Amino acid sequence: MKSRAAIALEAGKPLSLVEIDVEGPKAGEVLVKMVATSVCHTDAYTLSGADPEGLFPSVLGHEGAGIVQEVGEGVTSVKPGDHVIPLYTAECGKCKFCLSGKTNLCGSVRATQGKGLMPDGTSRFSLEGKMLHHYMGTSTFSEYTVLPEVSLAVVSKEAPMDKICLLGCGVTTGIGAVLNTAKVEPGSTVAIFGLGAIGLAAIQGAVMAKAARIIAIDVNPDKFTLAKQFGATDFVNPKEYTDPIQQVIVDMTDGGVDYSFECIGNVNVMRSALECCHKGWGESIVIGVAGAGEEISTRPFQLVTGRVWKGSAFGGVRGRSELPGYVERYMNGEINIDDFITHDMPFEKINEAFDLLHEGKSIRTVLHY
Ligand code: NAD
Ligand code: AHE
Ligand code: ZN
Repeated sequence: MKSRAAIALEAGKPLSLVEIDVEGPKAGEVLVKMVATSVCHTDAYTLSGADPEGLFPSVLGHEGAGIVQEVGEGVTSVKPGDHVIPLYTAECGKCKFCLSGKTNLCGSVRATQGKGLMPDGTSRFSLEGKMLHHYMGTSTFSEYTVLPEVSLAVVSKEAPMDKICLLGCGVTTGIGAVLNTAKVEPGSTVAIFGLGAIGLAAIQGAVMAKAARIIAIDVNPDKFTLAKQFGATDFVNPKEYTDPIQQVIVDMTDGGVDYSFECIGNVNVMRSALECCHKGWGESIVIGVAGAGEEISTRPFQLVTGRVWKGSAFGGVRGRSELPGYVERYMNGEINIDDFITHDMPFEKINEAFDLLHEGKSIRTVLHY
């Protein structure tokens, strides 16, 4: 079938709006018609060429919501008409990772997903006969996309898809990193570096966890308004200080924070986020994604003296079993998604959504198919 799509032909160039060919679902696969998608910084990162797994040409996009059109042989857990959120972190329930009970990472489709292919090693996308790669197992920048069954969360039909699409990454990642990965306790002091959708969602998670003090840090002071609205208590612009930012935070907090979250993808800030943690117990969670070849460093003494460095993917959330509950919590007012959506646009304006993100003018732009 034909499908409207925005494809990444080469690194560093805007997406090309074209009509691509999409093959029907094979065994264990599902054809989904996307209703809404948004742009996460990770899409921009991969398009920039910094992602070691980045492949071109490809159909990017991983934050979306849509409706199942057709299922392949053997698919039993979803059916045509189901409303779904694509998952870049699958949940098969059977692999070593899923059975461990220790992680939301799933091994079932990750190897082929990283090669831009479906689990059988082939692609369902092409343009004028030339193969296009899938991306993160989701490829939400095509109106029709094909995913493994294990990469779909079935959610309530009552929920507005142009809002809950943000649960496909940004909102879930930030909230989950606080509640699942860090397990922030009531009364904690928390520092959040980077106030895009991930950082704001981490603020939301910290409020849910009843943190007493939430320090919001960004080099773009325009981000402080929403951070305050979401519940941050202190605001720090590193550009206003000559001291290293970790020293500034340590001085503000009588020795450091209980938890910090890096929501930028900057390895120098990752170090600051670790080093602003309190001696003996402070934990720093890396959420931001850094470019190919970049590495983190600190004095091992920082760890010897009790600080803990952790990472979080999709907020530690198991998508198929837990995301329907996030949708319910949005529906009953426990989770705020609406305030992340600074812009709404028709899908065809997707390159404007990337520009707004790069310029620091948007949190999330929802694109409507
Ligand atoms: P974004 O671009 O909307 O937000 C990043 C924020 O960081 C911006 O407000 C920017 O002004 C700020 N910033 C940049 N440099 C800074 C610095 N030196 N000090 C302080 N603030 C600085 O991005 P986003 O969509 O919120 O994504 C944030 C990061 O999280 C990206 O690296 C993205 O790839 C990653 N991410 C990871 C996961 C995961 O599961 N681990 C999921 C989603 C996104
Ligand atoms: N491809 C990159 C890694 C990218 C990365 O870390 N992705 C995050 C999700 S970002 C969503 O916006 C993630 O969940 N990673 C776990 C996984 O299995 O990919 C690289 O460096 O190779
Ligand atoms: Zn994302």
